[in-house]
Amino acid sequence: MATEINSTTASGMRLAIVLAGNRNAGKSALLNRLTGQEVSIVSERAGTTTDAVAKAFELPQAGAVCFYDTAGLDDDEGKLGGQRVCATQKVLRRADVVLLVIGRGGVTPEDMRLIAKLERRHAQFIPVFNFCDEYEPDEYNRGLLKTYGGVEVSAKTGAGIDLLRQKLEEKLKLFINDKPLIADLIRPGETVVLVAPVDSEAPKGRLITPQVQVLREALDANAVAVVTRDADMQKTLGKLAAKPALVITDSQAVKQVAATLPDDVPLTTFSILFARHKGDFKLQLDGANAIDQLRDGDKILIAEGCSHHISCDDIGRVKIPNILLNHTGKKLEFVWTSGYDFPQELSGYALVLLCGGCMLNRGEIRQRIEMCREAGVAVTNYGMVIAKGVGVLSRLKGLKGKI
Ligand SMILES: Nc1nc2c(ncn2[C@@H]2O[C@H](COP(=O)(O)OP(=O)(O)OP(=O)(O)O)[C@@H](O)[C@H]2O)c(=O)[nH]1
Ligand code: SF4
Ligand SMILES: [Mg+2]
Repeated sequence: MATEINSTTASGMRLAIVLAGNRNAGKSALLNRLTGQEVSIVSERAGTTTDAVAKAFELPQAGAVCFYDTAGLDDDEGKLGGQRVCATQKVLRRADVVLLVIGRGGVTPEDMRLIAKLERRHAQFIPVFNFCDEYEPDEYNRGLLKTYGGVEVSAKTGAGIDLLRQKLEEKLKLFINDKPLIADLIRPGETVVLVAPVDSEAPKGRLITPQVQVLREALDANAVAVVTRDADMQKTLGKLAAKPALVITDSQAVKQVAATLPDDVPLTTFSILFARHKGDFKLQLDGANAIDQLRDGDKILIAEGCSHHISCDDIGRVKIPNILLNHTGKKLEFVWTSGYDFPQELSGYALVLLCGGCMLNRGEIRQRIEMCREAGVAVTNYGMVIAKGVGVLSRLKGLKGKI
């Protein structure tokens, strides 16, 4: 089934709502009801949705979101069924909010397992007791409905859908503006300087996604944003009437920028801003410092958010390993994953390194970090490792105070 993303908001910036549950629970019917469109095929045959279906959508309060319809969690039809369940689990990882759709018979063992996992990872979810036009929950299910703040709906008649929309918007509101990129680091009227290397690795004719997103947020915060090449930074600073409130550089240029920027001008990197915005900053900072404890033979996972970015490819495949090898002087083993692939089993790794994650949504990054926390594995990101490797980690804004 085709995946549809039809709006200009980057998928990495959309809040993700994943509809999951057993086959025939009414996930696809509910998606169609919530969006008012025939997005997903609905049928009485169990196992109709085989691949995840994505639908970009605008909600009145939460704004740009993406709904994902998934294959049933109870798909036991041979090897393919198992693969479909794995694919659903993968999509679930990126959820900011999960709508756990419960069918006619009430909550199933698969539903309970998912609830336990979501609770363990501090994920947001709403149990949606579908088929309220046909089915009356028994005492046990009524108890669960109450405990987990569920909603009774009918995807068929539309009963309860307004209440579900309201609850969903409330959950999504938890994520809006809770962790800005820079809005809390600058005041209206202040100037921020963005340092963007323009070299052979920079994409022709455009700024990269993190730069665009930071620019947009600076403008939304009524700040003045100035973009300069690294080679022109001094000249640019000299032309400003006052010192900038913040300089944000590409990680690749952080060493040179830190060396020339006056100490009283706050400095950070795009990567660090994204680490703050999308995940647990403190944990990632501890992860960066855990590099000092690496030993010979340690295995390091480098998780790249996409596979097509030439400059990031070079960072993840060449620069980061070199920084770690030089910094530690140890014999380290590196393993790479790309896109939404991420191992379920992390216990064999001494360290997990996440890229800036500009193409991944917050839910995905948060879940990856939670998985590392659960497995007791140190986790950090490219920008922090680069800053640590070149000895400027403690110089960067965002490390002290407003975290
Ligand atoms: N009466 C009633 N029927 C419903 C309701 N929701 C869905 N159905 C019917 O239940 C059947 C399954 O609905 P789907 O939306 O295809 O279920 P699904 O969870 O997407 O199923 P899979 O794609 O197979 O995993 C269809 O025949 C729907 O018309 C509801 O609230 N009430
Ligand atoms: S590898 Fe990561 S940081 Fe680089 S472009 Fe892809 S998602 Fe963004
Ligand atoms: Mg379906």
